[in-house]
Amino acid sequence: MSTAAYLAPDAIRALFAHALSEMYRAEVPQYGTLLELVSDINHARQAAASAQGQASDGQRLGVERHGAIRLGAAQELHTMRRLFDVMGMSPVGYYDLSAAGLPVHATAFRPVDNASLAVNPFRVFTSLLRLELIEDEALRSRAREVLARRSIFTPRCVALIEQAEREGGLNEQDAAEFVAQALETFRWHSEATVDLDTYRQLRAAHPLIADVVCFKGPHINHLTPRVLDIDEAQAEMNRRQMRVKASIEGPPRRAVPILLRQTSFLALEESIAFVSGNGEKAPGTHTARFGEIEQRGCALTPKGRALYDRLLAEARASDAPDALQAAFRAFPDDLHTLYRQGLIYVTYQAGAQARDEAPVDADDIQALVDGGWLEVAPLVYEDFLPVSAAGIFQSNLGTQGPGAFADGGSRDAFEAALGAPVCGEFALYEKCQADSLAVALTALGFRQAQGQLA
Ligand code: OOG
Ligand code: NI
Repeated sequence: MSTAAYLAPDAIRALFAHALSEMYRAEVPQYGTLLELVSDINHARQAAASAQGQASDGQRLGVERHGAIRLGAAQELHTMRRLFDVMGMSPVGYYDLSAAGLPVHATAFRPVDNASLAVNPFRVFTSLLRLELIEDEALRSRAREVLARRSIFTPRCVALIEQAEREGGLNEQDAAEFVAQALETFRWHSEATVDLDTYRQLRAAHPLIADVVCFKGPHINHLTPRVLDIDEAQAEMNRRQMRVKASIEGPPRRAVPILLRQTSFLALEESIAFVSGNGEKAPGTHTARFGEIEQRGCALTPKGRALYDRLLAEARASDAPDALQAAFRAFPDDLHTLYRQGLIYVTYQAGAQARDEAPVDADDIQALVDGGWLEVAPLVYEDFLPVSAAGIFQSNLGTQGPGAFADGGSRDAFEAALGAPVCGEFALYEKCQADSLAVALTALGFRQAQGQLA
């Protein structure tokens, strides 16, 4: 019998993110090095910011990271959605990676509201293999058959998911067990489920297919801490002689960072035992796990995102060495203009001005901002970028896109597998912005409903 004292989903997510990070640090020591260098840079930057009286996502930054997994079957994605739901993580966005020549589509599981994001913004980029894109029919059915034999969740994990759904939560003890059981799904296995020959054939079709099909579970393939200065992190990785990706994905360096900039160290070649039908083992290797660092900037409105996509396309069409910088000169780079032109989402805070001098009309947000009653700060981008994601995939798989698989994506099939629609990211940012405004107006003494001074 469980008691009514359920642990908050936010707390379960924090426990899980911590446990996963510890497991990955033990498995991939270079990840530990990344955590160290990121923490050093962040502490220096935060000290500098607070000396200037600026705020910087202090609390969440120390625990902030994202991971990525790749699933093989619709049923796996379906249960994964329910697993993440126990931790307060919802599927946000649909990413069609076929556009970049990769036989997968994806979503990001993450917390969605301001309070939950502040506790722990842990997110997992979760892709699903699209077996229908394998052309060779025999290979396709072999892959399907191999995947059908595995179950990536422990029976106890499934039982605890069902219990959480049935009873509305998990108490502390059950939550601890759930975290330990869920961790099993993300673990690395040094023994494959197939023989070396099958692995080689699948790898020839696409390295991603081999990575998904040939193992017992969807091993976490990277965990990414968030850094406040990615150029410095890139330089530091080079100083430490890590095998760093040549360029940083995303927008160029700017005064006001937007969206997401990412870099990684290249995947490790790891020893694997391949197992044939008669149980015989043959040694081989597999390359999947890597390390990544990211810097997050502000979330863009649809208008801002359209401008970003246009400028990025422009830069990619040019081979000038400074194409990215040149193209992005057309993107305003001060908070005031970005906000005025409706290019970014913001969070509102009650300003330092005395509330009794505020204009009586709480609907006139512009007047409240101009007068200093409300202050705006950029709202952090919580999602991913398909072009960057493709760059990260490719630099670690040794493949180049766009390639054979582009077919416009298959969102309906993805959502059918998921068993739910994915949330739209713009609506979520809209809501975060509106929620912060409501809190700020209340703090200023406005009663929300009437828009009147209290
Ligand atoms: C996921 C790559 C996407 C990111 O940060 O854009 C990603 C993968 O390699 O499975 O993690
Ligand atoms: Ni990543």
